[in-house]
Amino acid sequence: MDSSNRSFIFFVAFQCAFLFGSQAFILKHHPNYTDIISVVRKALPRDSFEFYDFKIGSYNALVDPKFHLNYHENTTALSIFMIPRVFEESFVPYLCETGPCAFNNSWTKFTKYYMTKIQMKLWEELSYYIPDKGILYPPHMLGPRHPTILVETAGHVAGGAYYYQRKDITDDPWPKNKTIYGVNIHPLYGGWFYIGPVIILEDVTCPFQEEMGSKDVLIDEAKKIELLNLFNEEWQNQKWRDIICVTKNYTEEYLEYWMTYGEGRTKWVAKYHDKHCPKE
Ligand code: B12
Repeated sequence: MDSSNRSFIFFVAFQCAFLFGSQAFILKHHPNYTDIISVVRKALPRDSFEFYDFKIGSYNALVDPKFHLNYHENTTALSIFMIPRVFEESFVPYLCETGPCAFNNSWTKFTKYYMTKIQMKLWEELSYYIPDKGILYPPHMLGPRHPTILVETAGHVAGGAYYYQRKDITDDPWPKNKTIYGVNIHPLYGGWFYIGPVIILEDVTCPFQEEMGSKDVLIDEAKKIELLNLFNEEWQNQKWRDIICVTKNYTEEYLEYWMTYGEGRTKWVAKYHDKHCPKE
């Protein structure tokens, strides 16, 4: 091999080492937990979103193995909540800015917009990369009764809102074969909030050892039975959301948005847009 060939091979080897080296740097770059949290905080408007962290191991310890999240038990994750003013303060501005593209699947697109913002900000400011598969959206199902993420359990483990379930009740009044769905209650907003996606922060270890869980805000078992009855039998009248005194709830329009389904919601959003968004 002559010397020009040798220097060419050396050049290629060096480039490869550099490229793979920097790639390894990107993959192994573990930014500080506090820095990540502060970037996420800045990306989400405070009057619209809250988020709570939890350890994957704590979630996996509760759920059936088929729901396990396949990450190291010490991996940190964030449970995102959308709180009562989210519609007016963030959804409507997003809708007006985006226009007709946002009319169908509007909530999914709106949620995705903010999740992408988090991904971009973390990359720009901390070179921390969250792949799309690291964001788990509540409506995504792997099969019947098999969501990718159980956001109610996640929200409870993270300390955001207590998840009331049939198995919490010692003196259970329902027939054995009846399915009773569980429900989370937020300490300030009762049932007036939406449990949003879970973000997996791979390679980020929780700085805390023990999670406190969520605060049980219902006074006794009778109140818990009342909540589960309201949520399962008459959820359309919204009384379950007011099981505690709340500091904020949804506006009539926001509630109407949630109570309109499928094609009807697309039309509702289009009409809302035409009425409320400034014309160009
Ligand atoms: C499928 C689904 C439905 C279905 C079935 C209902 C149901 N609850 O399963 C239908 C279409 C009927 C429905 C309707 C509604 N839904 Co819905 N639905 C879902 C969805 C997508 C999945 C629920 C599911 O299948 N879970 C699987 C089962 C197996 O989970 P599980 O029963 O919790 O069991 C796990 C826990 O018990 C855990 N576990 C075991 N031990 C322990 C111990 C502890 C301490 C803990 C914390 C956990 C735990 O392990 C089990 C699994 O192994 C969730 C979003 C999501 N991704 O989670 C929304 C969700 C439950 N729905 C919600 C709402 C609001 C509604 C409606 C009121 C809609 C509306 N327009 O307002 C109605 C209510 C109707 C009703 N009576 O339930 C909210 C509930 C919010 C809250 N505050 O809790 C959710 C979370 C959506 C959201 N993103 O906010 N829904």
